[in-house]
Amino acid sequence: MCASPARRETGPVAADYTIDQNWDAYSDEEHDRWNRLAGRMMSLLPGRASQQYLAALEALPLAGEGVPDLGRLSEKLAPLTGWRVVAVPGLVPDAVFFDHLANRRFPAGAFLRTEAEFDYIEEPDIFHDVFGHVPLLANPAYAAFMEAYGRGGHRALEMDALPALARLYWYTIEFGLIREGGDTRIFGAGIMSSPRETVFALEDASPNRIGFDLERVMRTAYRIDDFQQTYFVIDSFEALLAATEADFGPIYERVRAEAPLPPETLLDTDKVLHRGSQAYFRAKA
Ligand code: HBI
Ligand code: FE
Repeated sequence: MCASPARRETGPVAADYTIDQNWDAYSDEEHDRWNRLAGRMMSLLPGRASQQYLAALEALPLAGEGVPDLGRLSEKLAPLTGWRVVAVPGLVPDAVFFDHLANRRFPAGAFLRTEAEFDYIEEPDIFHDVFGHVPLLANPAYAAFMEAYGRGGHRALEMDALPALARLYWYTIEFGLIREGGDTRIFGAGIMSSPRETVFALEDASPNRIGFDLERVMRTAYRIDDFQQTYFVIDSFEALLAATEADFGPIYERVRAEAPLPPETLLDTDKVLHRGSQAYFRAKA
């Protein structure tokens, strides 16, 4: 199974790690694979995904038209919130990543997973980055939060506090849940691009579901190789954005002074929406 041309050769990589997406190089097979990946998610997301995510997905050309052309996608997105999507070869250095976000440029890996990686891929590919992360950049509060995250990233690097900030990213941007209309919905990109975790995160009795609290999230370790043992639930994107107005300095100092909380921890100060059985993880142990 050969990787897509975009993954095989990227052409010149600029100082900010951007490349030409080379949209013409995607094969029919890759356009078809994108449509199957997107179609599978669209059979699960109505009723489970944030309404704001679904509304944004409608407004952008993403679901059934093959691998998106990032230039065309940016022309649609920029008028809404000023965000553009730029092609990169894959994961880029933290400082480069933060600089893009602070300037409302979302760096998307240009390669599409192979058929063998259909159900799981280690490194974010264009499906995870664009189908998972991009739609909510059309939401003004979320768009402002992502820019604030980029600005905060630079400061966290200076203060050597990246692990704490990475937990905020992980438990919101990647695996966050949100209260909408009396229900709990998904918004994190890591869930949004995963059919099994879409169901697990909302409906399985195993994981904890806890009301979002910035410092609690920054204290909590996470797993990168399996479903989450705890999901945090925000009240709104506006509330998430408001949380970033706090001075993270003192929080970083307190978080740095203690060992991180294990992912399955429940504290009596937590706003517990669901006390997980952790059955999924016990069965795997
Ligand atoms: N680079 N392209 C890309 N995408 C990411 O999500 C990404 C990255 N570099 C660093 C990074 N994420 C994380 O380490 C930071 O959020 C902490
Ligand atoms: Fe991601």
